[in-house]
Amino acid sequence: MIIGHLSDTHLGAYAGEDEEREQDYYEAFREAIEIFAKERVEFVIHSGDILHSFKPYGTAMRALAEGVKMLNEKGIRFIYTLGDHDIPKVPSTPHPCILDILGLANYVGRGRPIVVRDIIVVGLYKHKRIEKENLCKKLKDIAEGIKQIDGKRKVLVLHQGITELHRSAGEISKYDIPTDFDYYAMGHFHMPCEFRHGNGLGSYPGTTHWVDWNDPEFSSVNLVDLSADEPKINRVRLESVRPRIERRVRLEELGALVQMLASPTHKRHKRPCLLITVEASRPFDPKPFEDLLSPSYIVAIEQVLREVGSEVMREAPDIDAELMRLAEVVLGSKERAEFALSELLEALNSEDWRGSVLEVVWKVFKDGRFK
Ligand SMILES: [Mn+2]
Repeated sequence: MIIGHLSDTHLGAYAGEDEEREQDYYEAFREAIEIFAKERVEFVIHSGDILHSFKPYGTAMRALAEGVKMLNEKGIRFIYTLGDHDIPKVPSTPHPCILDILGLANYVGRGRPIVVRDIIVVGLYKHKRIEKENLCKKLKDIAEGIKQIDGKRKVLVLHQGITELHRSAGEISKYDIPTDFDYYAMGHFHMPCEFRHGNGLGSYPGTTHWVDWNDPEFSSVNLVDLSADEPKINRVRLESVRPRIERRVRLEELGALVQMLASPTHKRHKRPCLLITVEASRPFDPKPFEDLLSPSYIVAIEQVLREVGSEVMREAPDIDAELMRLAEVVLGSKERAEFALSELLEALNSEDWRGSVLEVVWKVFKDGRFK
């Protein structure tokens, strides 16, 4: 009894920006689908961030439809929830839900369980941090609800970060998740990881193709064997993922590095992405270097100006981490910063915030936590 599990496919990433890289996400998704078809899994679970944008271009929807069609032809159901990237910012039908409306796949993000091949599958769509209370209530209701249904195995599908695994990127604690399940099919974290929960096992398979440079270089999908008492996860690596190379040099060394890299010693299945960060005392024209490298690489040269001392940012900073750092500076300790940004902020986000904040502050005072 093997099920397929994948997550964070981000179909449509780089659409309209880089045609070559856009294909990477479709190819990785297709490779995953082919693995599941070859292994004749009972069904496939996608834990959200199916699409990169909630306003996708047609090609992203086409790649999704073709994958789901290929599975249906093998008698394999595609069961999914929605991630933050899939959910429109205005009240509207999320694009992946069209598959459910057409009867081609099953959306389980509304908390209503379905039984497929004797396995109960239920899930929730991505809830924001401020919706945590609502999310926890729905999770409790789900746990209550499935007690009424007979099924050999139970699977919960969520697109949420767990704070025990990643402090700043999580919305809920492991302890908010009921322990009534055999397998927790998670999405959201791009770094693959597994965790024990109750008598079951949880897993984030990670992306099927890295989205930014912080994501792991390699990707895989899960084949989850639910036949024994304990689920067993077999991670299958995706071969189509584009290789990448990252280097940091001073401007004086750039010429030599480019010379060396321009004649690669072995051929790869795809042009690797190459990111060179160059420390320079004043801005320079990277064009000649890029021209030498671009036959063999998708190249980006970033400049860091040494004298100015300010780094040219290549992507958005980690807001949560920066907020925590600043809070620590202002409040003078890590404990206080954590108290302010998790407990106090959470209380402020609740409906009856005056009451909640008073309660939190009074408890801290009584416990003498900050003396
Ligand atoms: Mn994602």
